[in-house]
Amino acid sequence: NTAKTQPTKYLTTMAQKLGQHEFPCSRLLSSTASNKDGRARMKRVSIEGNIAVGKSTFAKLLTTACPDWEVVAEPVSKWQNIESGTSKGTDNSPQRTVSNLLHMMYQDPQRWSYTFQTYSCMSRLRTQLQPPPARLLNTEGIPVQVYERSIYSDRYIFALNMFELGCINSTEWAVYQDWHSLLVQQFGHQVELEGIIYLRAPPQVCMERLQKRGRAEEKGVKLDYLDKLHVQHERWLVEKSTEVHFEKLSRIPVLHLDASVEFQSDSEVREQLITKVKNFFNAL
Ligand code: UDP
Ligand code: D5M
Ligand code: MG
Repeated sequence: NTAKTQPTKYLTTMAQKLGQHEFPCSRLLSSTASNKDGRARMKRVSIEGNIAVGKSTFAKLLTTACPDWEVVAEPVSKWQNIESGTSKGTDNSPQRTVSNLLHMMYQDPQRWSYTFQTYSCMSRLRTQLQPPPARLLNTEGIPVQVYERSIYSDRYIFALNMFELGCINSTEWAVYQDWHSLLVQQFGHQVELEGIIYLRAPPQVCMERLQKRGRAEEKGVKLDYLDKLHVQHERWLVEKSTEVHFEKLSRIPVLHLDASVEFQSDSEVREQLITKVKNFFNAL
């Protein structure tokens, strides 16, 4: 009955209960190579979670465990290196200037948050729209793409948080939401998610990992900011109280993984998490 009345809850619970048994990656078998519209069949999931919770680390572990899966990383280096040809050099030829939008956003959020959101969402979408590598399409089963974050966390975690903090004003927020909805309507089906993996850890753990990683732009990030992002994740993915504007997104199965335990260096914990992910995929 729960399956009929609350399909998302049912799938999520079922996937979590399946944690005991391991299916190999190749269990994602498909009988048809493409969808009705001719596009290659693909399962896409995103890994969501607070800054430095361990998404990139976990994504790498997944590809080691399942070489047939492709990880689409967050285009952070694009945000750190925006090329523009603004000034003239001594020989009158245009000089290329490189700006670091991630740094600018953390230095002056009031000025740069909206600009950052336009670029982070656009560059993420462009990266995720790239055709998958041929080896992925030649696999026996349904190919799997794992996105590090999504155009949904751009909006329902970061942009929303910036708006609530007053770093994006109400006009910018209205404009943002308008073009974001248009992008999702036009391109959303090409990057549509089947599920979300939520790596969950207390903000204090994320703070320790952030400091360990030592990314220069994030030096000034305070625990309070990670607290706020944590609350946004909980509202969106656990309490489901965030108002979302896309029907399928509100029904998407979410796998909650406890990332507060050290999984990078502990092989047992790592294996347990990977098994849960494989089982989640197979239940999708
Ligand atoms: N890390 C760790 N233990 C873990 C997972 C991650 O010490 O179990 C470290 C990792 O080596 C890195 C930092 O935490 O220095 C942040 O991880 P990552 O860049 O994967 O986080 P993301 O921002 O992508 O979520
Ligand atoms: O995320 C990479 C870095 O980029 C981290 O400092 C958070 C920031 N980030 C990512 N997406 C956004 C959006 N949409 N707005 C603001 N800041 C963002 P990491 O979690 O370290 O992989
Ligand atoms: Mg990362």
